Amino acid sequence: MTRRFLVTAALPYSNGRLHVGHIAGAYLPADIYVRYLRATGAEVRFICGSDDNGVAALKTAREEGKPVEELTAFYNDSQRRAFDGLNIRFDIYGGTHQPGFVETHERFSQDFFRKIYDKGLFTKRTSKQLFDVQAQQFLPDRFVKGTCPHCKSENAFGDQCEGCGRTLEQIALLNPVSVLTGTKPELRETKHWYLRLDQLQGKLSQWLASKKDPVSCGAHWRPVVINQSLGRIEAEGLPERAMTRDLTWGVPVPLDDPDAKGKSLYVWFDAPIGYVSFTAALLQRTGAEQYDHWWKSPDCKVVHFIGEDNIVFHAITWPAMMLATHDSDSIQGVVGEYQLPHNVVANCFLNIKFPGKEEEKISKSRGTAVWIEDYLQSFAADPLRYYLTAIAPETQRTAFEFDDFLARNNGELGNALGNFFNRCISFAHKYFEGKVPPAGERDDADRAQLARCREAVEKVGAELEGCHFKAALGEMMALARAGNLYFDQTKPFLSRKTDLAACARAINVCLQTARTLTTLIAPFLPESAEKAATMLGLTDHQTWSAATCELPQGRPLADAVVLFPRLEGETT
Ligand code: B3M
Ligand code: ZN
Repeated sequence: MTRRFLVTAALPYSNGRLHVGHIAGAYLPADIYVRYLRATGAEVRFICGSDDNGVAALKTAREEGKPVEELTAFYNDSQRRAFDGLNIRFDIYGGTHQPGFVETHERFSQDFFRKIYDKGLFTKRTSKQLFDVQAQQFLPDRFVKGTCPHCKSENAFGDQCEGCGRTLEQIALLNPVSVLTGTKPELRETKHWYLRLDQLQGKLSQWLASKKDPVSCGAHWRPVVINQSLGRIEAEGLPERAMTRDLTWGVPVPLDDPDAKGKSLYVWFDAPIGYVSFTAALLQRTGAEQYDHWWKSPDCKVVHFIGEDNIVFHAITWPAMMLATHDSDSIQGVVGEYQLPHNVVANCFLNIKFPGKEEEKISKSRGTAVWIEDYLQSFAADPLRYYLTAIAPETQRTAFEFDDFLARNNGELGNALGNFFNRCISFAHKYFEGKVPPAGERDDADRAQLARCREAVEKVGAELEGCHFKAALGEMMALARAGNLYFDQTKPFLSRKTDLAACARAINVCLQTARTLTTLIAPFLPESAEKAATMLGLTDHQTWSAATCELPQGRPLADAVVLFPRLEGETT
C-alpha cells in the first residue's frame, strides 16, 4: 500500500527575512524528508506559508511605518523567494492573512473555534490587562515596556525581559509604558475564552506517553520533544489558556457575544490551523480530493517540523485543539476526525560564531544573522544544504561558522564526494571511450564494494526514516569515502597498463558506486544530484529502490563536470 504523509514546516512570522538559523531549524530537514519519502514512492503533500496574524507583524509594521497588510505581503514574498533559491519546494506556500488564503483560513479557524466552543471546552473568564487610554486599546504583550521586576533592567516587555530573559506577565512590569503612545497604561478588566487544557490533559499525556517507544508508535520522537511536553504535564499539569486576544489584526472571534467584539483568536490558535487551511487551498487548485483525505484519515501520517521554541505549541496546544474537536474517545482520532501528529520533529537553535569571538545567538538587531537572500547572491544552494545538515542542531545547539562552511565545501564535498565522481567519469572518458566498461569477473574486493553500496542504501534510508538527517548524511559520505578508497586500492591508473580487464572491472564498480551515490545525495543535494545523473545518463535516480540497479556495460557517459567548485570567501 502506498504510504501517505502530510508534512509541514513551521509557519514563519511574516515580519522579517529568513536566515540560516530558520533553514537549519525546520525547513531544510523537512525538505530532505519529503524528497526522501517521495523517492520511496510515498505520496506526500508538503505545506508551509507565513504566520501573518498577531502582534509580531503589527509591531514591525509600526516600526517600519507600513500598513501591516503591506508588510506581511512583502515578507511572505521574500520568504517564498528564499525557500525557492534553496530548493526547498513546498507544494504550497500560503499565508494566514494573504490574499487568496485569508478567507479559507478564517473559515477554518472560526469553524475550529466554534466546534470547541460547542463542546463546552472553553471557559469565559475576566482578567486584568493594561489599556492605553490615549490609543483606546488594550496592549498586547510586546506593546508594553517597563522595568523588570526581577533584574530591574529597563528593557523588559510585557511577555519577556530582554535583560535577564525571564518570561513575564505584563501586569508584573514596574513602571509600564505603552509602546504605542508612550503614556502610562491603566489596568482594566477584559474577557477572554480559555481552552480547558485541564480537561484534555489525561488524553494528551496518554497520547504522548505512547510516543516514547519508537517500535510501537512507528516514529522516532526526539527526547527533547517528549520532555518538554509530557515532562511538563507530569511536573506542572496544564492550566487553562486564553485563546483570544484584544486585537483586531487576526481572525475575528466568531461568537455572538458583545464581549467578543474587537477581539481576535490568539495567533497560536489560528497559526497551526494554517497547515490545514493551506492544504485545503492547495486541493482547491487541484480539485482531486478534500483536505480531510490528508488530515482526517488514519492512513495518512502528519509530521510537523519545527524549532525548539515551538515544541509546546505543537506537542501540547495544537494536539489539544484537535482532541477538543473529536467526537470519539480514541486518543489518536478515528476516520473523519483530525489525526494527531505522527511525529513532531524539533531542532535546537543554531548559533553563529565569528573568527576570534565566542559563539553567540543569531540576532537581527545585533546584525549577526546570515540572510538567505545575501547568501544566494554569492553561492549555490547545495553547499549550504550540505553544511546545515552536517552541523544540524538535532540534539543540541551548534554554530554556523563561515570558515567551517568553506572548509567543508572544499574538503568534504569537493575532495571526497565531488572528486569521486570526477575521477571515475574522467577516467572512463580517457580510457574507455566515455562508456561504462565491462564488469568482467568480479573479485572479492569488487563484491565487497558493491555490498557496501547496498548497505549504505539501507543505512541512509533507516536514518532518514527516523529523521536523523545528520547521521544519514554521514552514512552517505562514508560511501563516497569508501569509493575513493576502493579506487586508490584497486589502482586502475596502474592496471590500465598491465591488465586492462582488471582496470575495466574497477572503473565499472566505481561507476556503480557513483550511481548509488546519485540517488543517496538527491534528498540532500538536489541540484548536484541532477548534474550527477546527467553525467551517468540516469533517469531513475530519484527512485530509492533503484539505487543499486547497475549501469549497463556500454552506457555512454556525459562529460565530467565539477560538482562542487572550490569556494573562496572573505571571512568577516
Ligand atoms: N510563527 C513561530 C516562529 O516562527 C511561529 C510558528 C508557527 S507554526 C504554526 O517561531
Ligand atoms: Zn529581567
